[in-house]
Amino acid sequence: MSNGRVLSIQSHVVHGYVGNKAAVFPMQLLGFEVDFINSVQFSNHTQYKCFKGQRLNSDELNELFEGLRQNDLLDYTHLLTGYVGNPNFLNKLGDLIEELKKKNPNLIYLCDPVLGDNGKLYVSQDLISIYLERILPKANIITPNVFELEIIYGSKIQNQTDLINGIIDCHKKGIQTVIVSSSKPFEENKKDKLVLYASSLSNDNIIKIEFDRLPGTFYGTGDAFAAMLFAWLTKLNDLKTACEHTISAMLHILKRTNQFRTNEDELLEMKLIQSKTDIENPEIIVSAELM
Ligand code: PLP
Ligand code: PXL
Repeated sequence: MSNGRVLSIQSHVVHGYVGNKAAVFPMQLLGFEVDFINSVQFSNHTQYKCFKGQRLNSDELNELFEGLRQNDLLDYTHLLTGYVGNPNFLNKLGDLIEELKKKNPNLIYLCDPVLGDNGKLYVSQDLISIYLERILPKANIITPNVFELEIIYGSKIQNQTDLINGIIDCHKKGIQTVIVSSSKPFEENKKDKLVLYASSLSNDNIIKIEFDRLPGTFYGTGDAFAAMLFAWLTKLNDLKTACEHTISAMLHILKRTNQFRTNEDELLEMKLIQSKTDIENPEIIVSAELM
């Protein structure tokens, strides 16, 4: 079965599971033909004691596209982008998205606008205007966290009403589907929970899913989340059930990962391969509320 041809432009790590290493396997398991461009090749993710490796520059990205272009291989149905650290690279990506959309006007683009988290930018300030002016207006689906939504919205988000207004602002900017995957609950007594909010211009209701926050710090969860969501949205064509499948699979993966934990502070890679059957056919353990 084929659900389409996706191009995924993200990080590669030799060891571990972030970026393309977290996204490609789940999309392949769920039936996508996946072409992937590695925007960096690092030994491991950047939260280890050290990392070594190379970054792809915008000319090198363009050169890979030139090969695909000359062989007439740019007929993608889906595009997925994650972390980009460099303004020139992001600008070139803007050109290439335009080209892909010209080649296939029905191309579906999921942009994970990775800018930072918990009030802290982890990319250069220069990326923000490029995202706002060139990239986000071309996206069909975005998966910001609350901090990233604040940057897009241009206003602080302090309660659920603010968050919903931020989502509506994205729709006003032409973005069809917005998923905020792991907001802290705005209620005081729910510190052990996380909340997903999802909204699509074609649905009347905003979807809300409350789920358990698992102990431990994980890396690559956002990347695996966006990839699985993209696949389930394509297979099910329904935002509510796609979100339930994706959150359920994520919880199965992280619970399994924690079974390997020997202490709270241990830096663990997600146990993605061991979770193959949960990714393919997740037991649904959360249920969405329509707001
Ligand atoms: N998604 C799910 C389903 C989780 O359970 C958790 C943590 O428990 C996370 C994501 C972590 O979220 P993030 O990596 O966006 O902080
Ligand atoms: O999205 C996670 C991620 C992606 N790419 C690289 C990273 C990380 C997380 O640390 O280091 C290179």
